[in-house]
Amino acid sequence: MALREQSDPTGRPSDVDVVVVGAGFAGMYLLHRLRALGLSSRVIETGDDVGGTWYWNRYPGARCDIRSIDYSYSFDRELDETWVWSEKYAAQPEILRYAQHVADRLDLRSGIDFGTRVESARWDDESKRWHVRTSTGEEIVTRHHVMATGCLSVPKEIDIAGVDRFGGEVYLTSRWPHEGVDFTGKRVAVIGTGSSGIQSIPLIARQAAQLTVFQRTPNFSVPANNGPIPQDKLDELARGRAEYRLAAKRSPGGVPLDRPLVSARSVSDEERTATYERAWEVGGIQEFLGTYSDHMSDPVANELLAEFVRGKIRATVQDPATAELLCPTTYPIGTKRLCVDTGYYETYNLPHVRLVDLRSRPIATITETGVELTDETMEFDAIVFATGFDAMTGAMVAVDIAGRDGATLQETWQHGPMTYLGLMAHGFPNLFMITGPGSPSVLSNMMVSIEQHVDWVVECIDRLRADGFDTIEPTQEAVEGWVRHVNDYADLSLMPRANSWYMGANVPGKPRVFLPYPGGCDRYRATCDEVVDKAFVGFERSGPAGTVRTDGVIRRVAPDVQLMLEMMASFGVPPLESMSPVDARAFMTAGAAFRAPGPEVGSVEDGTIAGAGGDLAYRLFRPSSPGPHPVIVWFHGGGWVIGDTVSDEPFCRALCVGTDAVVVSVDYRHAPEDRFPAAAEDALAVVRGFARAPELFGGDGRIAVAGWSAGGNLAAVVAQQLRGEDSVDIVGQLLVTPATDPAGDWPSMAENAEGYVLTRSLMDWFLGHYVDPSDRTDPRVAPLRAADLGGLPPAVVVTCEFDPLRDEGMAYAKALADEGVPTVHVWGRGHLHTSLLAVDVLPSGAPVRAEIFAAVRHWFA
Ligand code: FAD
Ligand code: N01
Repeated sequence: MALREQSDPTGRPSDVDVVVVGAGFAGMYLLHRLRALGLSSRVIETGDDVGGTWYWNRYPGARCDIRSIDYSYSFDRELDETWVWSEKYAAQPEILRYAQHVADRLDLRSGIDFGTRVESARWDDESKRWHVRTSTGEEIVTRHHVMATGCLSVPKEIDIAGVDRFGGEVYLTSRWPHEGVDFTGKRVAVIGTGSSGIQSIPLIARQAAQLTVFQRTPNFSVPANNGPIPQDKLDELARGRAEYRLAAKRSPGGVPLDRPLVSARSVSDEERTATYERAWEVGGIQEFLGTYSDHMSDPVANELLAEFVRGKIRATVQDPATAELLCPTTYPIGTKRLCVDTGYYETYNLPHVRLVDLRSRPIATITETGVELTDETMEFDAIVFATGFDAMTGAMVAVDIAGRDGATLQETWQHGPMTYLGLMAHGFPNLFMITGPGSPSVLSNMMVSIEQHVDWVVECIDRLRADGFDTIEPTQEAVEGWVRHVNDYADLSLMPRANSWYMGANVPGKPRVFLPYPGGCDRYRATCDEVVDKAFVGFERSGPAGTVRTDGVIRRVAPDVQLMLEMMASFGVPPLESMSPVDARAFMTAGAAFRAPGPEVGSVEDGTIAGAGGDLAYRLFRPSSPGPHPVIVWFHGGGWVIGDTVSDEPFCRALCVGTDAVVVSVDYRHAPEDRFPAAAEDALAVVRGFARAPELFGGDGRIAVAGWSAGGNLAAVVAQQLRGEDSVDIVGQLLVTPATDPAGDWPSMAENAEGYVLTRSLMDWFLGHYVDPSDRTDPRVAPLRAADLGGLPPAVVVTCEFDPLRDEGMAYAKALADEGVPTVHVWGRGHLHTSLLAVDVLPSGAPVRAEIFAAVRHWFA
């Protein structure tokens, strides 16, 4: 399609480098940055002025819930230093004035078409341009199209019967009349008790003759304790504004607060309550939820905080029945956005304010004169709907956006939004989103997130031009990887447990998907920067300079595993191979004292059993169910050099509980004191020993072998050695990240030998102690090299994505299956050689372990 030189009636060009939709804080900053780079642009805004959220949400009591000094632009130093907020949490008129002041200062309005809606955008693959149609009928042609349409800008459709029947005054908090509303002397209904309802109810109550609040789900709210900006904050800013802003950018939530490290369950009740009381006095969402590290991940810790707030509600609201109705009980605190209020709970002590619980008394219909419940009819002069937004995706899919091949965003996202970094979508070249789904956005101080996204997008466009490209688009693989990563993060938290707008659950029919990225602004920013540094990994860029596609998926390690790696790195743990074997064993034993113990089992017994060279210790874990049980003989990991009967205890306990089998963790002689084949001979001897008299150990005669790493190697070796031995019938072999071919040159050895705990130098240290190079192809060291794998017992082979031993484990699983051995391969996506053993520490391992245990139970079924 040929490009046209056009201009609209206002004289603005109709062929530009960038179209921006929306003139809230995001669109405003975009315009400023695009101008500075000399890029031509059109900014289209439905409203009649700048400010977005703060232009539309003019209901009484509307104010920010992030402190104003944090909820401000940081890009303009002089603006930052000269604008003075009057309150800790500024009210809507002041925030709107701030937006207008910025617009004046930077002459932004001259670049914005107000009162105009973008209705559609179509990508033309030939001209590599978007064709954007507006409500004025104009078509604008643009190279890049940026949706700065806001996460909370499209009101949710009101899904209440009879809503159009009401003859009185009707108000929507998010579309409040500019001239304000006087409720004096009126009978008013407010439907909805989210942040908008909770902020407006106390002020509407001041005017109304009667106020009836219709509540479907109560929300948790903390007091704003609003007032002048606290002096300590002003001092902090005065000490170094640049440092303060930088700290916000590097923080998890976009305000200069560190991640909490202390667990709510680790402190005394008195200490915890005192901490909660202090946070209650200070107010603030992040300050309150962030008092302890585990509020958003541990249901027990979360309940401690929730109950504290319920206590405050009960202490404030005089009528006990009303207080109970206001206490949320059906979801963890923080999984719906925590509200920040001024006098909300106190409002219910006023004689003319009434709370109606819609759970027990739903609205049958709205009538011409009021609201009809199933058991009561009420008359009102005005109804206020504080019913929320079609959040995060609503404004995006409200525009008819068709990308390459005509596929629409609406169709592409029908099962949930699919983005790369919340910035772009596959199939939609040069379409950018600001604070899109899959970015921290609404979980953060939005100002910080907006600035970061705008900077990334503008710099990306600039870089494209400089590098001779004119299009950029993420690969499908990168998008799927990112969506998986966001879900992995969400699944580690309690967030998915609530029917929240974060989950899309407030809009009937909307897919239930966790929408924002929960990993924090700091990690997210680092990820975006890393994508650029790694030659735009996950993107394809093309233009006169050719086509460059950098395949790959960013952030494949499971988020909790990654945190563990970072924590280990911060401890500066010396490498095991730098120690003597004796010291390394002592070091591991000392470390075991700090780990989670694993689940309760029926009983634990210690004993000894004859090995090939003398007695060996074992520890036996018995299920709580009545026996006898099958017996699983477990060989610990540790490279044949370190480890003992208790070194894998949490996993053994979990295996015992998960399979309802006796698990016996047995020792074997270690190298370098006893080199190969001592360990293999011991393993064989003890399995024969257990098989000879299973009843002594509570066994029912069925015996399986199992082990992790070097122990997995021994289990595989024993299974081979006992094949055909009539007196010992092994019913299964569980090989968790086993060594099966230490002499092999497997790709995973190169890929994963650094940075994932089991390193090349550690493996060399283990092998060097255990076995001579000339023996490393012996099937008792390398079971994969055995001449015949047929007739072996059923196998469960577990391999992990970031394990150097991954490929030899997978090869063993395949070789067994090829030989007709019933084999289940369990895949630890995002996991390391060691991480599945971290029971009760790394939640992402739990579903993998559940799969392992289910496969093992199958042997005993
Ligand atoms: P918006 O401000 O929503 O602006 C988007 C603009 O795009 C709107 O003006 C809209 O009219 C326009 N638009 C949308 N579609 C089209 C179209 N098709 N054509 C033309 N124009 C279009 N966040 C915080 O971090 N802290 C807070 O304290 C906080 N308080 C909030 C209080 C309320 C009442 C609400 C609703 C949200 C709050 N938020 C808060 C979130 C808030 O939305 C963001 O902080 C921020 O203002 C968003 O800016 P934005 O420019 O991305 O989007
Ligand atoms: O919307 P919401 P909001 N019948 O979705 C109820 C930001 N914000 O506008 O929970 C009866 O939270 C609904 O009930 P339920 C902030 O991020 C910030 O209040 O679905 N009731 C709920 O009670 C916030 O989270 C501030 O059962 C119905 C309410 O309406 C986000 O914007 C202020 C119903 C909607 O609550 C959205 O807040 C304002 C029905 N059919 C907004 N449908 C600050 O303080 C919905 N509800 C900074």
